[in-house]
Amino acid sequence: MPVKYELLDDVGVVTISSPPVNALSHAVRAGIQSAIRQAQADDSKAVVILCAGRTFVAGADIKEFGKPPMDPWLPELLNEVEASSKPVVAAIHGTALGGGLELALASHYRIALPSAKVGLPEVKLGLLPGAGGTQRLPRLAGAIAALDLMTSGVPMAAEAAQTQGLIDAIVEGDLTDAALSFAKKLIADGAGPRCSSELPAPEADPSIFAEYRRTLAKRARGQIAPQKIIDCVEASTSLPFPDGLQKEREHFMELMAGAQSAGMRHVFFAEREARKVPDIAKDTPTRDIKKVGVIGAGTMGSGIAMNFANAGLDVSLLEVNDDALGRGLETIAKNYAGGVKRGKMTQEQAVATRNRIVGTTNYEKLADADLVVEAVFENLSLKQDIFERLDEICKPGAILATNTSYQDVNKIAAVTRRPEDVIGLHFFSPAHIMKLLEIVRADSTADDVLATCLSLAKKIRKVAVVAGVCYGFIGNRMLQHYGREAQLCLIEGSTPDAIDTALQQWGMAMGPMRVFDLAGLDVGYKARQGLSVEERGDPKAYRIADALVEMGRLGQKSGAGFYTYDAESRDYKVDDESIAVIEREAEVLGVVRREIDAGEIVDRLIFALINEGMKIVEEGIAQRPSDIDVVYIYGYGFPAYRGGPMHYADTVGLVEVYKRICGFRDSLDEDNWSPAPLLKKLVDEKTTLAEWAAAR
Ligand code: 3H9
Repeated sequence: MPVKYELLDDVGVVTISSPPVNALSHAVRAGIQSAIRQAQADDSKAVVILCAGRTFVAGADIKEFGKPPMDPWLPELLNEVEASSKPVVAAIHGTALGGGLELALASHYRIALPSAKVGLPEVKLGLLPGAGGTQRLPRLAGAIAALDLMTSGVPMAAEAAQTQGLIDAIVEGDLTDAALSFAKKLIADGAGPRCSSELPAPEADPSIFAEYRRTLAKRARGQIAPQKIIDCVEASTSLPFPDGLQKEREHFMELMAGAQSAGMRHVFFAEREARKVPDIAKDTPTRDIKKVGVIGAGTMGSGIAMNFANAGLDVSLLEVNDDALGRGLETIAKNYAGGVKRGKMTQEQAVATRNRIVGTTNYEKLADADLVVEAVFENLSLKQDIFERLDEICKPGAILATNTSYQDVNKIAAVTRRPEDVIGLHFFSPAHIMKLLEIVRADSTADDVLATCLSLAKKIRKVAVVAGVCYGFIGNRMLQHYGREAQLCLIEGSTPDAIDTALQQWGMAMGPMRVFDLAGLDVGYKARQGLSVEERGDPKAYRIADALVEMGRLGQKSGAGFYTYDAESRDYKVDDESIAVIEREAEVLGVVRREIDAGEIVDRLIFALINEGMKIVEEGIAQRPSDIDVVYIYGYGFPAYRGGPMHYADTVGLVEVYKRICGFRDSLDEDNWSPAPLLKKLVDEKTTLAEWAAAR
């Protein structure tokens, strides 16, 4: 039984025990209902609700969403808890999230351990708190605090929650003992139930709602849930509690049935699924990682070093000379100073963390590292030289990782006498901020090396996805096709701004032309210099970028690329000169430019991603389609509310995707648009990608 009820003296104790996170599954809801009913009938004078295991209730059971609802429904159950004739105390440890916090808000008193956190993260699932949270929280904490907690979805620490009026007492020591003492004191004081629903409606200046709507329309562009949360909080200021609850329910049901929440719930599970590697047992031993070496103190290496230092590991950062090392350490110092300015850490924390990174120009300093990450520029033979050297220097059992974005990790591993210790750890720039880590499993990578890197990813707060070896792995291999279509749309008749606007309105965090400018147009230019004419492919797909580089327009770093940039603010501006270059290059290549509408631009870029994603899944480069979704959401600014490219393909319908791809093949380019065999197969079999993945 996931819920136990016992009478301890005159306190009824409800203990929820449903690992791993005490989610409010049907059995848990039924158990709480039965316990609360028992408490109404027995000799208890107060009731305590607490949880076994690592956390208080972390929310509704997301696995039940989308399935037929089963009584008791959470909102009704919580009304019943609140209607208890005996005071109910929620005793919180770990994280009280979503429906878990709503359970606590429906209780009459709340106590918490100092380490506890409370939050309403439903917005991250495309939802709003649907069990009274949007109505009880503003009555307890005020409209603004409620809006902030619910629209950000970010949990707050117990102390802050107490300041906001959510927690009555922070208690030390054993939580059960503290909860019993708290309940006994209530009994002794004759304190009865105290319903948050009966508090007066919160007062709020009506203009704040318009302001939140405007801000969130920008910050959470395209998302419906944050706007609905504002509607509900606004309702809490003017409607009686039952009417507000009714409004909350209507909005919750609408969001639950919508595509955005389906996409975001998919991402929640996809992120957790991505950590699982079918042929690596859960209990595979991991290697101890305490000291890390990072080779290369450029933007990437410096960012990578910060990740490890932030997680409490000692880092040796190696560069070839003092100048380059000095620049890297300066960037790191600046980044930490920025963190202090933004209130992310105290000055003392920043200094202590920064001091964990020690610069060196001496390879011998890496001899005792448990992990070395090479982050020098993309050149295979340079990387091979470094790995030969590491093989000489590093202690046995050290993990040797390359941060390559494209190179063949097998060829890098092959120059060492320990290919089993070699792996790819592909970070995304800026590496101390971007959440994604592609872990590239080479042919000889040992199981425990992979298991160690997966667990290390969690420690450094990255979302990890395992990829096989191929040019560009998952993310960059797909990006080539997306980028190609962006460039082709440009030369065929569009403009940088029209392309970026189309993709941004569709939901991408940044349009592809601004991404090209940000990454630097010279990067692709240099890479193409090393290729033969055949390998470079269709000149229509890179002529404009090359022409811009040859004019010294390298992107944001040189003040101009597809756009021009303000030196101070880095704001971008549409630029006639780049439009002239586009028109000139089109003429040289004999392309007759035409009007391309936003729909065609979006379909070409997104379907190019999907088609390549299908090939990547079929080849086994990605373990499952949802891993690709995780890569695109956490590494490339794909909108989470569309669930990632592969989930989006299912949303559109594979038949439609196939039809459009074949249409592009026939009207645009046969080579670029050959439909992935897996796509054709699933269309023939009338199945979805999700069904196909689940059946494997
Ligand atoms: C809600 O409450 C709606 C209500 O307002 C209204 C309803 C009417 N359900 O993340 P982890 C699983 S919406 C089902 O690796 P951590 C998870 O899949 C909900 N399963 O652990 C994983 O399974 P597996 C609002 C859940 O320590 C395992 O637990 N609440 C749920 O890194 C471990 O998870 C949220 O959005 C769930 N609610 O982090 C909170 N939660 O091992 C969502 C987790 O098979 N949860 N699982 O892969 C979290 O944020 C984190 O899981 C938490 C623990 C911080 C709790």
